[in-house]
Amino acid sequence: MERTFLMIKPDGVGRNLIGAIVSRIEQKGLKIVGAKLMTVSEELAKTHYGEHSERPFFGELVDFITSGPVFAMVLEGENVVEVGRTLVGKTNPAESAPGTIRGDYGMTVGKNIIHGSDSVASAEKEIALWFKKEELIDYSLVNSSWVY
Ligand code: ABT
Ligand code: MG
Repeated sequence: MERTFLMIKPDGVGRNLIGAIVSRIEQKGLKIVGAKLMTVSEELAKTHYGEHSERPFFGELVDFITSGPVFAMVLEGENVVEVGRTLVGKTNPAESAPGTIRGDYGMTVGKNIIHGSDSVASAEKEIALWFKKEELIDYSLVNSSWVY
């Protein structure tokens, strides 16, 4: 079964949106196999956003993501990387459709509420970066036969 990494950013946590966002994930039928509230070190932020290190917004991005706690999650499900990105919406919340997390809660690219892995390869890298193996839990959902 595929896995992906989602992270509610400091703006989402600061606006009390953890519960609303987690509800959407559960209602969709995705399984949460890891979750934690945590602060992000500068080193972790720079590694996570390494592909943007040469971009002009890199400094602001690192400052933002380290500015308050984030809520990190690993989700499991069929095609979950793509499904996760669909739930999250487009990078720019102004262009994200209503019904998506960014479309419903966000206004600016720089503070766009939540992160979702953009490919299976990124998901594998990000899960290994953010979670220890023992923090990921193997269990069955009661109603999983209705989901798949
Ligand atoms: P993430 O899920 O945060 O990776 O966003 P997404 O994959 O949708 O978009 P990318 B392109 O990876 O953007 C990473 C972060 O950089 C911010 N950004 C991006 C800017 O501030 N200005 C820009 O012009 C672009 C392209 C948005 C993303 N995060 N935040 N916060
Ligand atoms: Mg990205």
